[in-house]
Amino acid sequence: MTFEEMIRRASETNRSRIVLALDLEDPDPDALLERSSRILRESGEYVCAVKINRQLVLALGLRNGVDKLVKFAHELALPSIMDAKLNDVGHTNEFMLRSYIDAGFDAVIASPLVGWEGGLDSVFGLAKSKGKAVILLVYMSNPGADALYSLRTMSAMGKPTQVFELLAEMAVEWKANGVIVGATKPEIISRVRQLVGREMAIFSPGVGAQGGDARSAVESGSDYLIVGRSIYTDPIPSAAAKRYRDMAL
Ligand code: BMP
Repeated sequence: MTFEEMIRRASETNRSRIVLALDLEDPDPDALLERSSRILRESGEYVCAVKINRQLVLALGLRNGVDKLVKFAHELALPSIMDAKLNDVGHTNEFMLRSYIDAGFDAVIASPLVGWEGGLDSVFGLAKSKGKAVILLVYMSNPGADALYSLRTMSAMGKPTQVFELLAEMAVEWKANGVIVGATKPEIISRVRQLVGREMAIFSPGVGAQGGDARSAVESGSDYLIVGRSIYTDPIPSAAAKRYRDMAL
């Protein structure tokens, strides 16, 4: 099953648009794996995917660490996204992606700022050959993101445009499987939706802890909301996951 089929199916079954960002920290790797697994087990029925970031990869490693969580997510019928933000030259990107695929991931996040040739060409090539998905950063959720992503520039055709609009067009041209636009920027979500069309999935992080509003992100065109701290720091993470699930129905 492709990533797109897996997330759509999990989203329908659990009636959820929530991607759980498991960014827990703990100096003890065993305790970290245990806590991460527990949150995933308890919240699994309220989410449609799990996203893993460097907090777990650096602390647990991929083999015999993060791969166990990916396997557990699959047992819960949830796809897993590696938030690698791939942004290097081709051979390094390709090495990283191969390692994540070997650990069982279904999708990877990459930055289009590195460009196609000798940048993301190898990422898309490897991902497609292995049936994996690539999700591109189009507009980040943090306040400082405006400086670059909103920059006014010219398209190759000499038309005035903004950097994020070019990135959204690249995502279409490169046949990305999804784009990331911060939930903190509902008006940007609407504009990206116009540019990428109905079929491309929009993932929006920044709900809750970063101030983004679940409802307005969905109303602006987001398909999936990425939520981390507002779920896993809650005294009852499953209740928080259910709350965000219900907010974004
Ligand atoms: P939180 O809900 O705790 O703010 O976490 C958001 C998650 O989404 C983090 O894993 C972060 O790396 C990721 N993210 C983000 O916050 N903004 C972006 O623009 C892109 C991201 O991947």
